[in-house]
Amino acid sequence: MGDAQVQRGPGRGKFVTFEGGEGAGKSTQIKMLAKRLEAAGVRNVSTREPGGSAGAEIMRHLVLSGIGKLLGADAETLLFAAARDDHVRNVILPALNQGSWVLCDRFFDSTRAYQGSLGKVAPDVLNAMQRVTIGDLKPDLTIILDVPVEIGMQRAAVRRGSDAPDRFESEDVKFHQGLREAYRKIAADDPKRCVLIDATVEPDRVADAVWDTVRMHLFTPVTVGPP
Ligand code: Z5A
Repeated sequence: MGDAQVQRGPGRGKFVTFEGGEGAGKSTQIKMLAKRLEAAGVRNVSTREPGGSAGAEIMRHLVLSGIGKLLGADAETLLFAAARDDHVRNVILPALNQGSWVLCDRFFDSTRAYQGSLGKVAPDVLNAMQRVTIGDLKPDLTIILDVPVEIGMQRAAVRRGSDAPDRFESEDVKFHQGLREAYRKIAADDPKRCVLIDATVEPDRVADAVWDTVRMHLFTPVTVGPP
């Protein structure tokens, strides 16, 4: 994040991240939440990782091509970290500091789940990269969409159509099962920040659960004083 500063206080926007395994429905839910926030008068920006800024989109192309896998788990983690550094500095922090909410499709929990739990990258390496790339920027709320692996993989395959699977879509069922467990552990370890939502039901019902969660965690209650 370089010299970029995390501002605190009432003028700062809220930072909401969406996490989950393949085909969990993150992009679908971010679009639906963005519309609801707009209707409620809350300015918001949607973004994604890897990517979200010009430099990070170049890194996205690299990591999803599979080159990171060839280099090994530590090096692949560095590629994600480089992308995050650019994204935080150029997109996330400026938006939050201008009072806009940021809805981000994946963030550092993806690194913890994919590279940490599954890639076996050591915690001290992950912590060091986290310190450099995001400093003390933490999501105000992380929504983890939970679906059984078979459902997620099937949804992703339908959406992909005849395109070739990318670096992570090519992993086997055991990998995706491990991923689901990693996310459940992340949710259990940080219950104040993370909320696990059942994403097997139809999109509108998932969106209602997301909206209830956002209102409960992030909307300041309006105190109505005595007349
Ligand atoms: N990665 C990493 O390893 N380390 C990191 O630090 C970071 C990322 C940041 C990025 O892939 C990959 O990078 C990701 C982790 C890794 N690996 N994978 N796989 P990506 O950005 O290309 O893809 P993704 O983030 O995994 O998204 P996704 O799983 O492909 O999709 P989604 O956003 O969760 O789902 P969707 O696009 O909203 O929905 C998928 C389909 O299901 C679509 O046709 C929908 O219409 C349908 N859908 C959605 N919701 C429902 C419900 N409720 N019912 C039925 N059908 C639904």
